[in-house]
Amino acid sequence: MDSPLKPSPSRTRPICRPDVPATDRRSVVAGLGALLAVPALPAASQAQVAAPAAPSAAMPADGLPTVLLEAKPSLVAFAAGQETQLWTFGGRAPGPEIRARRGENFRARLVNGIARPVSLHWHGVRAANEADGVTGLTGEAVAPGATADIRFSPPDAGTFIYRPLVPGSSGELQERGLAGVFAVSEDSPPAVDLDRIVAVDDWRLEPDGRHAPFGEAAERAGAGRLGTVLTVNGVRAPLKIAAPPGARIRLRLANLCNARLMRIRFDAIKAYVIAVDSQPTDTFEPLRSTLPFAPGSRYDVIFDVPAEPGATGAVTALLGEGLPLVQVTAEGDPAVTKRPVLPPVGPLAPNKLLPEAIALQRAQRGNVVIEGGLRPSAGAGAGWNGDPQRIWTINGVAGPVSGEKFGKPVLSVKRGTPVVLAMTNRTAFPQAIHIHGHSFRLLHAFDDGWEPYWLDTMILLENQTQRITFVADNKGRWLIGSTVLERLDTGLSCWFEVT
Ligand SMILES: [Cu+2]
Repeated sequence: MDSPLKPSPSRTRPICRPDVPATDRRSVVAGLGALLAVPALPAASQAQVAAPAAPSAAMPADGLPTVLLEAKPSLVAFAAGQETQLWTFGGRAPGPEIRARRGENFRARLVNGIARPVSLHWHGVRAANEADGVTGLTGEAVAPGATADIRFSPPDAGTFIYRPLVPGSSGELQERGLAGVFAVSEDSPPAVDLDRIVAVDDWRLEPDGRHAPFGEAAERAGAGRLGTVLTVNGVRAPLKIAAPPGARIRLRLANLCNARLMRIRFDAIKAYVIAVDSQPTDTFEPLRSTLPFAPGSRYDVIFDVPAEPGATGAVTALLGEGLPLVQVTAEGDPAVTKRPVLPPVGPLAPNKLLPEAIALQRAQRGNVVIEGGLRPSAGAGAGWNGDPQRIWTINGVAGPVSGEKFGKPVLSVKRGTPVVLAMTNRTAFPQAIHIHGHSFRLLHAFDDGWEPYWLDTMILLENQTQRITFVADNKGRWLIGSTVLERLDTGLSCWFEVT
């Protein structure tokens, strides 16, 4: 990463709620769908054709906050005249917004109503290993027709993603709609007038709305499945937010795309980043108002709506000539007529569970070398040998695909050990890499400092090596994998062990 991050509601029990209130859904109908490069189609609201979900499993009555996530086929129209057969959690994609409280026990009941095995991975959550949902590594997938309860207590506050992680089919499961955002509130959340999840996703559709074919080798060996339709919270972008002048808004931006690595820019709003990949950071305004936004990445930002009625601002994806993801309009009576003036935006309380320092001199070191995929020219490093199942490797070995066992770990360390991993990208593409169960620091070139934020998902440019460090403080078997899911499914994963 080219050092792109430069420093400078009332709490509720976990609940499920629709991702877009009905009023917003209507207001988004006249979206800017035609701006996307590929097929220019009229925008339309999300029509839910499938019958409403009837929980097929009785909900437990023991008082533990429980969310029902029923994977099932659902017909959705992203545009008039188009119908897309999705697999959804509960009838919509993304699945329900799940809100929970830090440190409180939480349960998800997964009911698998589709014909494929499904798991639930809680992306970014440093929970116990058995809740991590990596099929074949931390547990087994839930078979079609079966039900499973996943319980954990989220140790950190922040914005997370939930989705299946089944090597070999993760890409198709997520692309068909099985993903959502999990928001865990801080012990003392910052005062805001509006706290909104912004789940960005793209879909690769044929002109009639059907999914483009899955599993094509060129897609898997190339940039991954780049969508033709861009949505926010399940509706064509942009998400429109009308808020009182001067209102303070927290956006929880999450990239749910299978493969789309983009940059986002804040236009006419002064956005402060308060958390990166869920973890609090020194509040900063992004350099040139832009942030890199890889699949699996999250940012929590806070800004004040412009004070002049009618003024607008936007969060724009820098794709083509720029695609607005969120449009904010100042409307109605100024926010200060309803509440006291708020203090300037400040940092969240630091996460005391993360170390202030890491003893690099006693770190156990490992290498993660990524190779494979399409090569622009022959002979440029170890490439792809043509096996459509095994396109990518780490340290020369393809990770498991469809039902295979995981091989040896790249590193095995005792709990509490500082770790430094040298991550090298010897492919012709930027790589988005995710470390499970841990948040890490990006080290400076000579290990003489680190970037002032924590990550769990990083971007490695072509021919780049970056060293990361963390304390391996979470016992178990943890995946290191691509968040470009077509690559994860064709070998781009490995794992490390904390004993
Ligand atoms: Cu993850």
